[in-house]
Amino acid sequence: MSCNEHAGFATRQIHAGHQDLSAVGPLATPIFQTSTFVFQDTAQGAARFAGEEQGYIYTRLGNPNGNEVGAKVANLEGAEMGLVMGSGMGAVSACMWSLLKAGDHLLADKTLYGCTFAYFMHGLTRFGVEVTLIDFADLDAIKASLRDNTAVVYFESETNPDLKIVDIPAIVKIVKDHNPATKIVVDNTFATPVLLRPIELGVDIVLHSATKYLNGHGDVIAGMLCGSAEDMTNVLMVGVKDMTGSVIGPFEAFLINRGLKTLDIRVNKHCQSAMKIATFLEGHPAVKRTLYPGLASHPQHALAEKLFHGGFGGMIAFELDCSKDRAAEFINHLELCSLAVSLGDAETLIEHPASMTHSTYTPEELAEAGIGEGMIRLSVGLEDPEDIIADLKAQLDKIKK
Ligand code: LCS
Repeated sequence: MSCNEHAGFATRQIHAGHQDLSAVGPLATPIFQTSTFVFQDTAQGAARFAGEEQGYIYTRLGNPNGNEVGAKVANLEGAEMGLVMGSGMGAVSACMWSLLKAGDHLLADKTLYGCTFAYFMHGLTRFGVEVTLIDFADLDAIKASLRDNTAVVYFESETNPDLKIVDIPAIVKIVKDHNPATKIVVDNTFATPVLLRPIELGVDIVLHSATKYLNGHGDVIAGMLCGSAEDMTNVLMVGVKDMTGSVIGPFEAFLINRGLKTLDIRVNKHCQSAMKIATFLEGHPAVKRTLYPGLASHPQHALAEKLFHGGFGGMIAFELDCSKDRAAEFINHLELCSLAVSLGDAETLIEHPASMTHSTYTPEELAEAGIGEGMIRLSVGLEDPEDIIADLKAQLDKIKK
């Protein structure tokens, strides 16, 4: 039931982190629906609190279901330790509260998931953290923006919603040459460890909204962090335990573990379908612009080819050649694509970033971040791509009439 470190990705996504329950022998790890754990005696309780003995104490500090997910995703990302949390935002905030203090500087990409943007600009700044947002496609700007007090550099490996690919090896070199102690935190939600593994490229901490591809079934909210045992223990004991309490329930962790067993199969299918759908969109006269890293027309296509393994993800952004009202009509009349935020599910989801996921940005900030009013985001699901293309085509054809 266990696997060694040389096993392939698919073997590790099924077996890594599996606990020894040989006395009972279940194939699937049962749900440990318990808030607390019984100590044999006071000496054992004290030893566990002192960190002198390994073992469970209380589910906010760890639970077998959560620990299995943490160990598994850490294994897939090539990290020493992983933590699963109550949401992606719980992971972002638990990480930042652990790494930053008043007077520190955070340097981040200007294109971020809307709530990450709001937390940085309107949350952290209230507590004396200086925040600078710049375009992480501009390596000179990164070099020029690093300061003596830059404690954290933060970006999404593939940005939400405009699918920019960030040059991780180049940024690692610039940041670590400036100050090896500066932590580089990368949100790898869109790419997943199937396609991209930032820790192998020198990043310190990888973050996920596990709500998305890691779970993959649209029924759980969860977050993940992976990194060194030292960094993860710091996040657990400060950011999770004391500052956010962002804890996942055992049942949700069980579901994420179940989803993870098919991660590579699902991601590969998302990639194949997204390539077909992006190619279709790019060729349709009603579509003004299609952004998909697998298309030769994508601004960082060559970089995506260099960094990504075996595919370019399941997310597409596009703009229509029509008015705002006509674009809304297009979305409202789709039959198979569901109008919903989130992504990475079996169902294809479509949304309007400027008024939905990125409505935390002002119109000026949206323009600065390159998130156009006309941008539409598609999370390609696991349906037959021909059916999604037919659904899109039926409405796109009406625009040109
Ligand atoms: N990071 C990224 C890149 C995300 O896309 C999201 C959520 C989060 C972090 C936060 O994760 P959560 O707390 O929701 O688990 N993104 C969403 C989106 O694009 N649509 O709905 C949620």
